Amino acid sequence: MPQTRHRRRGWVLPAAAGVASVVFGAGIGELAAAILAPPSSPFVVVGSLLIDLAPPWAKDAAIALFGTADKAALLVGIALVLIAVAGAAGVLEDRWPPFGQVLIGALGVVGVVAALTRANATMLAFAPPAIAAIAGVLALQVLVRRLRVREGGRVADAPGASGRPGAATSPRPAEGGAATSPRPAEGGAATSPRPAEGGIDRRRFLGWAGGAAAIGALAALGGYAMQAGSRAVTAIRETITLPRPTNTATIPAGAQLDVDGITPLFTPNARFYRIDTALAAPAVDPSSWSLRIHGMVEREVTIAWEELLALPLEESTTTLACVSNEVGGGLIGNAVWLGYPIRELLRRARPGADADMVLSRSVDGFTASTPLSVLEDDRNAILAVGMNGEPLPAEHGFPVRMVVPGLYGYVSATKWVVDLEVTRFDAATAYWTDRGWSARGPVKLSSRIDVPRVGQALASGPITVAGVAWHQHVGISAVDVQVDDGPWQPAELATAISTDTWVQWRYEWDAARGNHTIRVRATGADGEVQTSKRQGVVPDGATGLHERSVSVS
Ligand SMILES: Nc1nc2c(c(=O)[nH]1)N[C@H]1C(S)=C(S)[C@@H](COP(=O)(O)O)O[C@H]1N2
Ligand SMILES: [Mo]
Repeated sequence: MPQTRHRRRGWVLPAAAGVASVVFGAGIGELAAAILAPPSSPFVVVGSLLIDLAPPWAKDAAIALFGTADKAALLVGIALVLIAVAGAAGVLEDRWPPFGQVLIGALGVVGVVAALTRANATMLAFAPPAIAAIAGVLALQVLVRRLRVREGGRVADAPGASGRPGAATSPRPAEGGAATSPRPAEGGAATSPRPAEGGIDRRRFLGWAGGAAAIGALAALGGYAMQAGSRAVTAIRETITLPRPTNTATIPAGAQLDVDGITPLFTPNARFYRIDTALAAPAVDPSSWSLRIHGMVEREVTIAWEELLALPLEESTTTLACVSNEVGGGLIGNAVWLGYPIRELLRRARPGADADMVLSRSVDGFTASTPLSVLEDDRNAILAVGMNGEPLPAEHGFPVRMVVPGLYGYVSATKWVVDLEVTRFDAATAYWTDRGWSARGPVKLSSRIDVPRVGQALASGPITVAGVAWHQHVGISAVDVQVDDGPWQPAELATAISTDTWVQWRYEWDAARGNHTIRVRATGADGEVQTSKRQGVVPDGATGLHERSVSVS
């Protein structure tokens, strides 16, 4: 009877299977975090969730007990709890499958919730803990099955193995090699206090479990090592004090409308969309950073970090948008940038008369093609070092990136920039141009509805409709709103910071009961009216009007 066999197998080996599986999964999860979403290390996110949830007395007690080592103590505590739960999962899986897998899955759910509730959560934040749980469940399946492999390579008829056609009866060919090798005195069984152990090949099982745990440990170490560079650069970044700007970006009164739920005028760095081809943000040490301007120039110019910081730096406010932003999408943000005009550096290099493009290159090989004329005119096209009063965050290009008002990011906003080659559009192509996108990417006139939000409960009567509109370096002269098929009605415009930034708008709607569609349309300062013609994001940005369906009761 299976029951008897279980009792004889005891709980030590199943618990070891659980612990090895969880070590394996956790290690893979840490590696996945290092690659995919560095702020989402499963350990760290669960730790910070616990810190958030802990009542004040627990925090005080922890600090009293462990002092400044309180965070290390927390991580050790999490590890101990994890080991205990892992052992339990192994025993559960051995006796009542698949409850061990369910338990590990539940750990994964805790990890995912913790990751997604962090303030710095990225879009991939859910992935590392999810991957950890999947790896842990798979390892547990394999290891618990090993517990049923008797000496001689046969699977015992235990609950987990029965019901799997073939598994219970077929000899395991994979064990062939080992089976023919001499078995030194059946070591595992001989040292076991209960040589019978249900006939498990104990030594072989421990090999598998130890192997899984070792792979997990190596993966975790690998992830840790991968982040060594970024940890060092993060530490350097924290010591930097940016110089004062020669000007201060001025925000006119009336730029921010007082509407609940409207996009804030400035996007906090942690909320700023991030788009790039880098799996992990490149770690660039500013002391080794330099930018080279070359190509069709009279004189090559190279500038190092200290030299750049010594130049008169200016603050400017620019709304950055991604060409992949769908109508109504969120791949757009506004920040105060601190930097030095690229125009001035180009003046030193003296581009040749035939040149019409600057190919900027990032340390990781990404390139963007920016019209030379845009970098030479009087707009705030800058080599930026600061974003909203801080050094650039690593994901936004630390230490130096480009910001160019009026162009989509893919043709202008090179992060971790190290090289500007003055060239021609017919002589060189950039990263996304080689992948089917347009070589030039001026931002298209567009507008978005932020409130009412999707699914918001609305009562008939006055309802505020509000959002943002933008046409960088052209400006917005009007925004109109249409409800259902009614007439276009002018919205109130907030005061624009400059033509380079988005502008908020608001429309007071006297809503009747029923289902309605609200539509928004912007007009540029040059008289262009936003087109209703729908176009996808490829090859040079989406067009069409943003609309929102609401139901009013
Ligand atoms: N090095 C590098 N810079 C890059 C990119 C990239 O993939 N690599 N993507 C560009 C694109 S497509 C956009 S929209 C902006 C986004 O900048 P953000 O991530 O700071 O919002 O960066 C641009 N700069
Ligand atoms: Mo982009």
